[in-house]
Amino acid sequence: MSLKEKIQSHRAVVGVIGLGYVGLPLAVLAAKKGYTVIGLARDVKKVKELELGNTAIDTVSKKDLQHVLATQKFLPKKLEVSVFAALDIIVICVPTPVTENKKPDISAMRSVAKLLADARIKGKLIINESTVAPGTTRKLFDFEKNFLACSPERVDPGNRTLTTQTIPKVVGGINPDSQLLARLFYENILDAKVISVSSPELAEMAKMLENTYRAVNIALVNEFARISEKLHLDVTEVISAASTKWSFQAHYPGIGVGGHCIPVDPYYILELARSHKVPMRVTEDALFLNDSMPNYVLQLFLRYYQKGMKVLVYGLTYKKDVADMRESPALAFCKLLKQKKIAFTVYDPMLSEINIRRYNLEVGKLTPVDVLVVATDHSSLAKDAKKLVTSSTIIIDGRNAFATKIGKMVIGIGRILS
Ligand code: SAJ
Repeated sequence: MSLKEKIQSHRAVVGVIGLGYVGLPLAVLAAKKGYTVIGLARDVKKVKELELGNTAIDTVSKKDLQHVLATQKFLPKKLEVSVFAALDIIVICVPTPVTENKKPDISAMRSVAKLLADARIKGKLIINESTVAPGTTRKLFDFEKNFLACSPERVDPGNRTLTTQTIPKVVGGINPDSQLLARLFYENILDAKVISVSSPELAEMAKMLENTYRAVNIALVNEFARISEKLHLDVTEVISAASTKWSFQAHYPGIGVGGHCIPVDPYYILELARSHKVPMRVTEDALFLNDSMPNYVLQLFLRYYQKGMKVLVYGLTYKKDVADMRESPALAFCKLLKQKKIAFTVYDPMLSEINIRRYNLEVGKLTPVDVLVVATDHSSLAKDAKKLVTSSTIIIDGRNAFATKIGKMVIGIGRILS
């Protein structure tokens, strides 16, 4: 049976390398659609937890996971060379972070490429979903006598409506056969549109643009928030007025830009541009400005803080209703407070107390405070604020979460409610 027939009949055996926010939902989805999926991870503990039906990935339901395990459609295994022979399709979903000094780190990709090279695979379809600079997929994974495509992940952690199954998928193969096979695979597991593009490089570049677009537009509103403050204009009212224009896509100012995508991915195209001596000042300045937002909020805080005040930082994770800490601006803000030797506690309903302590932070309680800093606008904020805020509490609202004044006054990003 040809690979095409195996894919069409759902007899193809799929290997998903990397079982995090991207890989696990994809693996469980493909298994639910009838493929036999080998979930591959380096971390044996994670493999064992998955075998028991346990995961912290909130976009995978325990029920789905247990079902695909019980039907043996999803088999978690340790990532090693010997597993590849039995696979027909290999989907790569490993992290591609940046280093401390914002350099792309594709070490996880490189080690997968080495394993695949050592396995001397033939006739397989390799699909890279990890976010990389244009040219990386072909450079690392173009093994002779195999098929290869790039289809960048578009997971939005915590989003229960836009899911792996429903988000349109861009697919770029190195040749027509690779394109056809990769497209066929996604058409058999997704409800969403599958968009063919002319090459893996095109797909990689589209991903760079879509996430850099978001970083730059967030930086733009952060910049407008700063000047709005000086002009005593409420930037949230400015944004809602501008949103009445058909071509304006609203973004919102805040304490910073976190997550594994938006503050990270643009550095991949920046690095490539530098190697080609092509300046990308708009992107560079936008990333710098977003990175400066925790300090901007600190300066707002210092204007109102007095020694001895009881301070609580609400929220530590990188965005609303998500437990993920990667590149969290809230954590960056807490580190700045600690550098100033200001006493404070932290409360985040998405994190256990142990998890908060892991960052050498003191766990806060929902009792009245003198200064409340909103660093992450979790849905439970309004309810919890009732226990934190008194008539004399000053709120530093790092996410413009409060639409109306509470406490003594609300100092937002580009807005003051007093
Ligand atoms: N943020 C702002 N202002 C905004 C939007 C976001 O400050 O207007 C901050 C958030 O608080 C967070 C960071 O930026 O700290 C990133 O927020 P995000 O909503 O972009 O969330 P992510 O990182 O989960 O981004 C994902 C991305 N998905 C992928 O890269 C596959 C991104 O492409 C999506 O555009 C984004 O979800 C989305 O649209 O929600």
